[in-house]
Amino acid sequence: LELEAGLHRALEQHEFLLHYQPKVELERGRVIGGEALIRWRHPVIGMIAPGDFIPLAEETGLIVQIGEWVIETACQQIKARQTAGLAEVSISVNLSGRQFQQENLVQLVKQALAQNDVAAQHLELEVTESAIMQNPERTIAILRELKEVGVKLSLDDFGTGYSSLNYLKRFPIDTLKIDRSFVRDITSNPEDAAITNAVISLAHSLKLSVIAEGVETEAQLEYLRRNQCDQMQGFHFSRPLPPEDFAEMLRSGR
Ligand code: G
Ligand code: G
Ligand code: NA
Ligand code: MN
Repeated sequence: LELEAGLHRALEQHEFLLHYQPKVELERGRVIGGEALIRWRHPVIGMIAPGDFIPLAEETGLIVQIGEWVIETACQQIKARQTAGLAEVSISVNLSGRQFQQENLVQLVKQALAQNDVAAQHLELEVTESAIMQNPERTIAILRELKEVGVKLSLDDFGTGYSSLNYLKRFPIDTLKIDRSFVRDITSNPEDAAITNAVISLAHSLKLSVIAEGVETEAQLEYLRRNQCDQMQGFHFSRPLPPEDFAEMLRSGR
């Protein structure tokens, strides 16, 4: 109950912030985007990771308001970087299944883009298979509308949900994100390597791009590069960064 009251206060008192984890294209090693990841700067406890409050926010429905704040803030910060003349990258935002139950998700995405004068292609939305499968018909219909707005869509944590390939072909997505549980032992576990290669082939056959998350070592990076993975994200390249540090990374071009 205390945590729930805390979440309400956090929204009112502006205690949330976004960090950005760079996404790197494997061919040349350039930063081509970033994933926005929410943090809660609690006045007493200090920094709280999303894993410790997003589940409660989903249960209580507060994720709808928090998610609105995330989308608006991500768009404001995209605009701020463009105004500062930094390399244009696409920024992804995570959506919970619960946010597809709200009435006006498409409208609020459109509004956040318009109010900040941000082109839709610079915003990407990450959705998990599990979130889609909470209500597949409704969610797929909304994803189609979002696609029409022009935002990019990616399927997060791919391989850990329970949707069938029959559903996959109906998701109007641009990118598959290989879950980090497959990437972790990619160089030592033949099954994980086989699954990862199969996902890369599947993505490319469906004309989707593919990104591996949780890349922590040079050996994993080399494996993914050899096997034609398009992009990577992970501690090997960078942890999620405060906006200023992410901007600095774009400025210095590394
Ligand atoms: O940054 P960290 O590894 O602690 O993130 C943990 C989880 O929280 C991840 O699954 C991530 O997708 C989720 N998460 C981070 N930011 C957001 C957000 O803004 N909205 C939602 N719904 N989930 C988020
Ligand atoms: O669930 P989601 O795919 O949104 O996960 C994003 C989370 O993954 C973030 O909380 C981020 O901190 C974490 N993460 C990012 N890179 C790595 C990594 O290389 N290793 C591990 N273990 N976690 C990572
Ligand atoms: Na994500
Ligand atoms: Mn993921």
